[in-house]
Amino acid sequence: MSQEHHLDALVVGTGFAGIYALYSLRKKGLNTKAIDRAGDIGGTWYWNRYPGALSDTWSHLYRYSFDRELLENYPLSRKYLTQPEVLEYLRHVVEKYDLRKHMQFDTAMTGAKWDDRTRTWAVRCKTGDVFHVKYLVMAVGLLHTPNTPDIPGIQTFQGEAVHTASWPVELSISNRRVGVIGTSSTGIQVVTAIAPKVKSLHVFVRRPQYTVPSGDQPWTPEELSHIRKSYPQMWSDAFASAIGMGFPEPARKFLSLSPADRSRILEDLWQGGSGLRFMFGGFADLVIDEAANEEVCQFLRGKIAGIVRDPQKRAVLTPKELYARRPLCDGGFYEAFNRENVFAVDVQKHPITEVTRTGIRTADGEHYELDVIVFATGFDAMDGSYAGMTIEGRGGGQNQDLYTQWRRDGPATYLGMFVAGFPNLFLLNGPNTAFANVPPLTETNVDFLVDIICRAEEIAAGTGRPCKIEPTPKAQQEWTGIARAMVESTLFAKVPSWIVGKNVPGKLEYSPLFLGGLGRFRSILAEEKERGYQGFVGPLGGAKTQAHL
Ligand code: NA7
Repeated sequence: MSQEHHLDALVVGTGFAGIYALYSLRKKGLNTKAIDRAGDIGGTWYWNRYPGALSDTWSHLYRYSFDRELLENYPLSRKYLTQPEVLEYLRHVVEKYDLRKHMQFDTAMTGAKWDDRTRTWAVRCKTGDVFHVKYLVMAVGLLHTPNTPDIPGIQTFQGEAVHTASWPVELSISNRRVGVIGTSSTGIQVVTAIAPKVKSLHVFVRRPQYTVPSGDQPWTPEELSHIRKSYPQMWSDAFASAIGMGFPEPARKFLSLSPADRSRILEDLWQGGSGLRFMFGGFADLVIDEAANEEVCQFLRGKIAGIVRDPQKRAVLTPKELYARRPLCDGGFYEAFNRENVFAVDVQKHPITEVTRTGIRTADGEHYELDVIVFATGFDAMDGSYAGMTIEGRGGGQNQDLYTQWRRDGPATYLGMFVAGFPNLFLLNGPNTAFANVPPLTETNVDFLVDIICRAEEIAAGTGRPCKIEPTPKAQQEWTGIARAMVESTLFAKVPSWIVGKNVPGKLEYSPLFLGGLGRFRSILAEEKERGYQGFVGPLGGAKTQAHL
């Protein structure tokens, strides 16, 4: 039943970020509730239920760090967590802290409007519910809105067409003719998982990527005991590191070593597993030095040549581009193409021209008969997560709608969390946040947010008026400029992908991530707090104009 609700804070989303935000704000005594458009908690891990879905971050650091008891006692079995395991973990956290009673599901936010007189947000939902809150916390995820290419004829397909981010649990692929479009993080997981089960599998490959072995295996009892004992140190190392994934990030430069040493280290990295470790755990400059990167590409192309036996499939799967996208790892992707029922279709050479009633046609006239088409085609990332919501800040009107502004000018934020003109609106892991392991990044965001809200509450108690938390336009412009410029100094800028804002046709091409590292990001946040929130207007920070007092 729809209602008017009056709360201190509303959290939108109940994934990793939403759960921790709800927990943290309630702990500070703020009357807070969380809503989710889904039927249950989990966010990314609720929606992405496709076969083979796995977190490719090591399992012992793909969790919250704030609860030592949870770290030590929640079971860990393998190096990586499957989607059901991540969901189970999040459910456990929610039960442990009795948070479910503060959550409302099947409740999609459609818009929010700031009232500058009462200094509150009115948040509207599809259910008819309206939440009147001082603080609006968006925890909608980095990868939320599916990107489905607009291929002619898609509506006419008489089989089943699914995007991996909304996989129907009842969908059976056993012994059916399946086509998968996309061979990035998601595509390689689906392909590897379903290859032995389907009748035939056509994989439509546009720009193939490099993937290395995941090295997934059970933790040994010795490893587990070491992990449990070393957690405090491991977390402090992860929080101080660039990407927070739990492996050392050496400062050595690739070309400073002898060719023999370079090959030996690359081989060790390949054997040890993990795409993130392969890219960031061996050398400091693989995504900066083009000559180093090209040598690594040759190493990886050699590995592909050693695994994929069929020359046609090998040619389609071998990348020509630099190794400069979100790194991938797999549990037997290239090996899957040695099966007789798995085919590689080169849609760079012959693009998909249409989906027919019974399959997919490519530009060379070939028609592939299919029962199921799987779109593993990724997401309208970061700012794309805000599509379908009208968020109106100070001043109101069309010009003030956040998503419209972002689509016109590119997503601008301060510290990936705050937006000028939108007081008391907080984005967790929003555009221009740091590129890093999501749970520690999330804790970093939420902890900063809780501190600034507590400060605002103190000010409000003193003045008798709710306090606005809003960045200065200058601080926002500078931060956004830093994030956008940073990518240009890396090879990521040379290879289109979602992490540099180049994967959705027609979208403005702005890097939506700060590539300066988690440790640096945390230092910047700590400094902001120490300086007394100088990047903010009003009593919180520097510019004390009458309008903000
Ligand atoms: P990604 O990494 O954005 O990859 C999308 C894939 O879909 C990629 O292989 C694309 O090929 C392919 N794609 C997209 N549109 C088309 C069309 N029209 N035709 C053919 N192929 C297409 O999404 P993922 O879901 O795999 O991963 C997203 C993140 O989730 C990942 O980085 C992890 O953080 C978890 P392209 O390479 O553009 O030629």
